[in-house]
Amino acid sequence: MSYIKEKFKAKADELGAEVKDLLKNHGTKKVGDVTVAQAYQGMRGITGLVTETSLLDANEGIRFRGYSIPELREHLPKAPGGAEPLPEGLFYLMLIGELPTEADVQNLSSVLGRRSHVPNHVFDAINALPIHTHPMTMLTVGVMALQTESVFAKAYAEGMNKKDYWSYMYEDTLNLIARLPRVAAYIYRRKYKNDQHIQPNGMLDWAANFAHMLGYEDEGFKELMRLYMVIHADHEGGNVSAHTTHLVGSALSDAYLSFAAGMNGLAGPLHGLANQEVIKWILDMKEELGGGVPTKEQIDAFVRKTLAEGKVVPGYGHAVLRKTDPRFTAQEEFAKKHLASDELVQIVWRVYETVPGILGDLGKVKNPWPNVDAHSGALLLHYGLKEYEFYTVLFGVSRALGVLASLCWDRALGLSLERPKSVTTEWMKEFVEGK
Ligand code: AMX
Repeated sequence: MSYIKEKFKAKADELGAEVKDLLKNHGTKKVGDVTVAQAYQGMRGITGLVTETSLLDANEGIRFRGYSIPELREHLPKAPGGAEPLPEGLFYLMLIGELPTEADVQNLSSVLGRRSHVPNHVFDAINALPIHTHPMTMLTVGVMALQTESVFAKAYAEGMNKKDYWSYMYEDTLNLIARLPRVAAYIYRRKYKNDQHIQPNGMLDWAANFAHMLGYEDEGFKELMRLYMVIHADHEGGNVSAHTTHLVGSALSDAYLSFAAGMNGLAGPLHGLANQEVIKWILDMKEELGGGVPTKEQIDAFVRKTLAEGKVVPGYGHAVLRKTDPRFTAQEEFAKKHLASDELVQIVWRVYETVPGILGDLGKVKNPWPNVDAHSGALLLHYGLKEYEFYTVLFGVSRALGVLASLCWDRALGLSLERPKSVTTEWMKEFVEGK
């Protein structure tokens, strides 16, 4: 057993004992109440899930095992000569609960490199789809085709003991994270670069190798990918992609089945697809208003037109956050350092000066501030990645780190099949009438 796997097992045994105690001594203690509105309106604010990897504060934003995004950027190991954190380090942190050393991260990078082989039938499955297929559909098809490689599913079919679930889930997790960049890059090169594929470079870290396979050798883009893969990785457990992965995993579906399900949720425009919607919206605005950076008045008018057409302003608002998303701020800082004069970036910043006031005045939007998706497209476009339909795939590759680390914890802690109670409106009516 590798030392990281042994360490995970030791941590899981320790926490498992604490959870057992918690359940034995406090299992009947109430965490909260549920209102009629919450049942209809997306269960906002109901504490009904346990996710170890990260925790979201409405004002402060996400913390991964207690570390905020600025703290991660400071403390996680970097690539030689680089300034951004390596995503392998964040995965280690989410899995083990401790900051990794440089050696831990190097070890994980090479383990992922060694496990990255993707069998040909996965590429064949992707090739069977028409070229106009959305890249997120290609991604889930690719992940589903990879499911043939699940060691968890194989061991289950052979009658594995429930004590070993965590171990096979751990193996599936590392294998899937190792293979995802290859699958994603294959989709990109097939759809947009005439099927001219680029072989992996085993000397590079996980994110830099992904950039390389996509066809981007600029060191700035590699740094952006490292940051991007870190900030999109996890956002506690209730968001659609994390919750779906967890829910499907609770049926003892393997990592491939569970992650593919989560990716179908990420592909929705109110969740991960918002990053492509933002850049589409900005490019539409540019086209309508002509060249240059639009004035605040012009942006104001365009936002009001968007709202009048019954659409949301993409990249703004959040179900839980109530302040500017620190993932937006991290990207803003990256842009200030590396590409402050970029026109699209300046538009993103001017939109930021304009939109919160308008959404705030509507009175109904609970969070008028930008989320992670408001900034990412402008950065990617700067380095030449203009095919915005691909942006959610990048989000998905990153999201694998968090939701799969969580899936390992789910199986290690023996979490149950998820099955909340549902009722009909008839039942609700009778309930409120006190019948
Ligand atoms: N533009 C216009 N209206 C918005 C809005 C926005 N950006 N954000 C919220 N609203 C509206 C809602 O549509 C809702 O209107 P309704 O009562 O007429 O249906 C009202 O404000 C109240 O919504 P809320 O409680 O503030 O938000 P929510 O928790 O229901 O939804 C979210 C959250 C993210 C879906 C919503 O803010 C939104 O649609 N934003 C734009 C899409 C987006 O950026 N999504 C990405 C989120 C981050 C991510 O997952 N990647």
